[in-house]
Amino acid sequence: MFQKILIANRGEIALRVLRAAKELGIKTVVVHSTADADAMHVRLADESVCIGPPPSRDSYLNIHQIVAACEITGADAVHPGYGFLSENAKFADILAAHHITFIGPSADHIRIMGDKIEAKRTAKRLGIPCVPGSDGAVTDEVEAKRIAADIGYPVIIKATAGGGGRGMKVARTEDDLIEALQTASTEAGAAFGNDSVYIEKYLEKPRHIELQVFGDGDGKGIHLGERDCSLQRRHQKVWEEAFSPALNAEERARIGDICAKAVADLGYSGAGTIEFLYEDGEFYFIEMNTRLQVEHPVTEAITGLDLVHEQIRVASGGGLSVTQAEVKFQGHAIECRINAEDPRTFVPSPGTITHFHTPGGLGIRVDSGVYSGYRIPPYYDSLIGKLIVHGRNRVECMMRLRRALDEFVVDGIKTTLPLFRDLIGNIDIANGDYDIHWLEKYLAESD
Ligand code: MV4
Repeated sequence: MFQKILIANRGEIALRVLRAAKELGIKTVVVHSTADADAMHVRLADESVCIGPPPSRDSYLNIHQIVAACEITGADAVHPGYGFLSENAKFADILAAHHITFIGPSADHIRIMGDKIEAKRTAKRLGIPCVPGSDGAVTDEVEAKRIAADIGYPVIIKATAGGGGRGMKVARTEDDLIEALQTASTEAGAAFGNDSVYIEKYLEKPRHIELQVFGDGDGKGIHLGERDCSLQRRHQKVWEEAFSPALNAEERARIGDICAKAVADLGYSGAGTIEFLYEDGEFYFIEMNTRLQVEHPVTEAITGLDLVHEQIRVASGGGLSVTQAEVKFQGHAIECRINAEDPRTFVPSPGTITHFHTPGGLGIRVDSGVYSGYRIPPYYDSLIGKLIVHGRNRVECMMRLRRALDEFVVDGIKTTLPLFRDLIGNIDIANGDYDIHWLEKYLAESD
């Protein structure tokens, strides 16, 4: 087991990892920027190292400073959290060269999944159902027209280096296709320094359903059920739940088996998320994330497993604590992301939190790094906390969520709490009847 873990992150996820390390009796080091000297993760860690000025590229993304912080403090492992360096293969390689364990999958697996064409090829080879489309990058216009005619319009052009919705263009007819191809490619070149694009059948009204998976790096793989993350705005998830209200037990078992087997065959190590679009009873692979995700607590709620414990176990060579047969699913969980943003326009609202009171009681979990009197710096993402609610079934979960939202107080700044108080009373949300476009339509209509 590790002696000392360095946490290369901030905010609620830094605390989340800190808690897991403490429970396992592992010493903790956090790094922080000058803007985060008063942050909770700095207060709670055994040691802290200031690694640079506020901008992320000079601090939380500064690989050399983080490696230096490991050497100074004698940390033998790094947990990257999510975002920042969590899916940076070069970072994983550099840590390995310094004999420091990256708590995450191998650099090779990170690299494969970071290239969306490589990821899709790999998924297909592993027997994961994919969206029909080009078999690799498309450059030639004639080839593009042939493929699009073959799979049928509408089609979507995606950047090979993309992800999270950047660099996508929809073409509804052959007339749109060439322009979409050129715009997508130019935008991808500018955004990612890689203008390679590929074509897929465009699904009109899918849900976003993702499978939490774990590998032990030695040929064992398990799945921990799905999360429905269809409620998004501009590719930012807002509300996540497990299980998905859309799946039946047979569909759940089928896709779970496929994913667990794929992770095993890949020799994958640690936590991963296999993302699908789901429409008319079919799953279509889109991407795989090779990190712990923001919404992991809903999976923890329904499985009772501590996913960070599992990550640390696997990274230290201790394997997974459970077999697939030992994973038992219980009840329903919903996560609401509390952002320091206007609840309608989502414009960031940094500033000082004058009063912070979190709800409690059975089935309630709040993961947050803020406190009364905390000043939110303007440099980072606006997630200030997550409310995770668990109940024996979806109805109980929703009743509890409504009550928890009533109790939650965040004064001094704007937050997304009022949006959730609206959503909880909506009939479509009550019925679990929503797709990936639902939230944006709802926001546009309630203007
Ligand atoms: C799609 C799609 C429809 N058809 N692919 C957006 C983020 C990126 N991870 C994949 N995305 C999409 N890919 C095909 N073939 C629609 C989206 C999409 C979306 C996906 C998940 C959640 C929200 C979304 C919002 C708009 C578009």
